[in-house]
Amino acid sequence: MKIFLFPLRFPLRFPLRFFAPLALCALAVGWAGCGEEPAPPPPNIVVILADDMGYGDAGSWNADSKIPTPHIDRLAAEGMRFTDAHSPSSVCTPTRYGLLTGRYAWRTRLKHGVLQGYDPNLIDTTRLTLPGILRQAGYATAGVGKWHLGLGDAERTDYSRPLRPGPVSLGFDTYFGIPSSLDFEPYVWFENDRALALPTDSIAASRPCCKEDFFRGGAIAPGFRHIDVLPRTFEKSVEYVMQAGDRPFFLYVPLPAPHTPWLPTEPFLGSSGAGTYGDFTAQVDAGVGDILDALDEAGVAEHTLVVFTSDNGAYWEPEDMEAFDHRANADWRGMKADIHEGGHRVPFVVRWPGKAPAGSTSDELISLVDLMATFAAIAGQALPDDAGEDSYDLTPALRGEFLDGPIREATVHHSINGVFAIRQGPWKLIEGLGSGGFTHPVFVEPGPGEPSGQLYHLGDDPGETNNLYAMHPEVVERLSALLDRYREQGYSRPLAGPASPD
Ligand SMILES: [Ca+2]
Repeated sequence: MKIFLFPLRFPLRFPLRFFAPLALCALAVGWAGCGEEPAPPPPNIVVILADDMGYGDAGSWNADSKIPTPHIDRLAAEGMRFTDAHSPSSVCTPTRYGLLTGRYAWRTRLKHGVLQGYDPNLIDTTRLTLPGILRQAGYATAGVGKWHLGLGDAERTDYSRPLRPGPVSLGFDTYFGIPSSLDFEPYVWFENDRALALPTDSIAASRPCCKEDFFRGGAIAPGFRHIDVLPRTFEKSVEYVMQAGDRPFFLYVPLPAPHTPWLPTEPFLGSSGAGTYGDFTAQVDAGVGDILDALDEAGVAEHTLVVFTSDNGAYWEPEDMEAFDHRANADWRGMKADIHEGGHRVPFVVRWPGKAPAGSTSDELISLVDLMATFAAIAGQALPDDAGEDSYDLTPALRGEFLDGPIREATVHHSINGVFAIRQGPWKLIEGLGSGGFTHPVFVEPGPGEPSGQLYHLGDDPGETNNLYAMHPEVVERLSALLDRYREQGYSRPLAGPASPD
């Protein structure tokens, strides 16, 4: 068959991405077989990550919630809601690491706790990240909000110097946000690799009495106001959506809320029945609505996958429940920072028009580390063995396909104090006694002859009240061995392995 050759100048008038597949097709099968429509471009992807929002805050997961969340509920009505989704850690930094790399953060130098505002970058710059793999697929990549993964490579970040390595060294084309939580100094905005203003002023710590407006004293940039951070994060996100061009885009929006300090702006004061926490969470919901409106207005909603989730459970104590009759972590045991479900079981919803069935619910056991493999698959990118080592592709669940078994072999949880748990099917094994987090007692030494860990059957006992460790030594042994293997081998998903010799 004769192969048609273009004059040299012809392809220059056409984008290479359209020409190249046609040319390859012509070479392979001849021109006659090349009439098919090219595959549609992959969808835009927006990930909104709330900070310390609990499983029981949005009405879709808790009909008794005292907080109005019409926009998150709209996402649930138009998408797929998950009931067994988990943050890989029960605190901020390690969850963000896991989301952006598809790898558990306890494999890094960070074995417990979180980074602070002057800590260096945590993500190895040679590592392929979620924005990195999407950029390889032709996406524009942007982040807006709370970074909290360290900046620079000095022992103490110097905000007068370029903030590298940082988000723009790790796959983001652009980034606008704050370095860490809204309760850690320095209080500054940065854009890409520069502080917008240096933290040359100082601010006293908040009132010692009150959890609700807690922040640490320290350096602050002139004009920086804590209360502006949440609204500005949404404004910049909306701005990005409205100016996005023809390329598919990935927009990562890690919010600073409803983490302390709880600082709802005036229109939201009194808008919930759960105090300033509830009002701040209502403001989070309204901002989600602003982003959804922007997608509608820009005419891209039908071609955009939206995820809304949270980085860990709510910091909501028994006295808060008592005061407001609101269960921010629903009926799950414990709270933020704990190894129990209240620490890491999070709201998670995906709206993927035409793919994820609208108004559906999935009880698939998933982790936020799975976004890497999932979005790589959606963008048509193969995940190399040295990236996303703990990440599973969730697209079969998102498409509502029949599954004859769980997608993940097992899932690892981690508390602020570095306590591990592993979950497989209904079984959850916790290494050690106590919460490992904020709930007392944190650590418990086993008495003579007592079990050294906790084993719960979440199917029969979702509240983790009945420790079956001593009753089921065979389950303890199996899950312990699996957790040890995951720790030792450096990955927990199936790898492709070396290419076959042929
Ligand atoms: Ca958090």
